[in-house]
Amino acid sequence: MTTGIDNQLVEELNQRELSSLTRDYDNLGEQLDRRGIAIDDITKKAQAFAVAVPTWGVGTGGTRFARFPNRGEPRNIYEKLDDCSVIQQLVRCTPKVSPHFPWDKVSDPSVLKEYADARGLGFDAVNSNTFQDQPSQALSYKYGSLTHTDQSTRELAIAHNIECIELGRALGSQALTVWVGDGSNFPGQQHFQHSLERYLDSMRQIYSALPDDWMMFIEHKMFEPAFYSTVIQDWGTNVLCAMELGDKARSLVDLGHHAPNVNIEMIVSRLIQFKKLAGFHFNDSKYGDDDLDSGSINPYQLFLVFNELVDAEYRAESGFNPAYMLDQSHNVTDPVESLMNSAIEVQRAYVQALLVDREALYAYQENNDALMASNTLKGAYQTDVSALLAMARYRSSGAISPLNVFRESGYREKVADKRPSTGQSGSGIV
Ligand SMILES: [Mn+2]
Repeated sequence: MTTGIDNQLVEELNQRELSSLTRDYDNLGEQLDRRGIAIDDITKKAQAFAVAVPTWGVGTGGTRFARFPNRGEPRNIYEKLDDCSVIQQLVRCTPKVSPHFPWDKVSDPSVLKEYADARGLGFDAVNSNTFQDQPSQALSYKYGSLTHTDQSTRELAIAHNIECIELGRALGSQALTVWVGDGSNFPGQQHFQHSLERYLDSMRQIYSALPDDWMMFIEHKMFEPAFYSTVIQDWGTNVLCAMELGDKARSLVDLGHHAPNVNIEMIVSRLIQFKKLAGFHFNDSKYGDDDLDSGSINPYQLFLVFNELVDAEYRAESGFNPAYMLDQSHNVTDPVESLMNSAIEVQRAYVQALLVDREALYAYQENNDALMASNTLKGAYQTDVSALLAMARYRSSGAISPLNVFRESGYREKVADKRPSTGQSGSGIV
């Protein structure tokens, strides 16, 4: 590897913490043992857990007001992969990256694949972009893309999605995520049914271009950029479209794309039941689609989502294979630090959900013992699994304390010298 952090530094800093970590881990092991849980089994599951990093996440995000770029931002897909490889080197639960086209488009995808291979990274779902116009684009998406009233504009958006599939194939990806910003700002501006009919017609053409082993992930979002109506506005419209399109089409849950106070874990359960759960875009929010760091605002909600996922795993639900990805905007932090922290928070929610005594919970549910059912979930959620997560990283040759190693390494300062600011944004907010 030509970039990244010196493994010797990782090992040196790990050795400083290993004896205290071992004591904490053994102590947690004793606690779990009393609950009939073998800690090493859970640690192995933590080591096998993976959440993908979006390429746009390693650039500094912004708002519609301003963007305040960090030093040493990645300027192209290769530098983004360098940053993603550092995240994976230290946390060991982010082996795949999710590219976004045309932002990450290169003339020869095989070169890009080799570059990723050399850094131990694979490619997750590819994301299409028909929510903004590209320079020299012949037709505008101002009034919509896959749902535009103009057929030629729809065809342009369809062709872009099919090109994304082709690029993804060359990279070893197996899924296309489609999010459209199409919608309206005024009552009466758009015919609700006709725009959805046009969407389905466009999506059928993209669907027919999917290779046999590919999936299509449909992402809904309640509002923004359109502020009166959005064509794929909620999970109901999403799953109806996925059912219309066929088995390869599933519904993706971005945690920030719902109305406030919606019971997202219940939506997850419904999608699992009808074999329509594509996966997740993890982030957190306080008011809307805030794209804040996972677990930073409402970690209990994240846990409750994973409670449903682990329940499906426990019941060996057939066809259950959701894709996990972070989708955040890092406006005031170093994106590498935020992504490491967030990946660990998502992994933490998964591990805590593994600690739920499911048979006890089912019995409390059968007997309508609401308090004990709730306490069963709380007991798992309130278990501090930090030592287990650190041990999982250590056993996978990662860092016991990733943030500490990242800061000690001076990585950001080093890349800042090599990456003078271009003034352009390499990031997106989706
Ligand atoms: Mn998203």
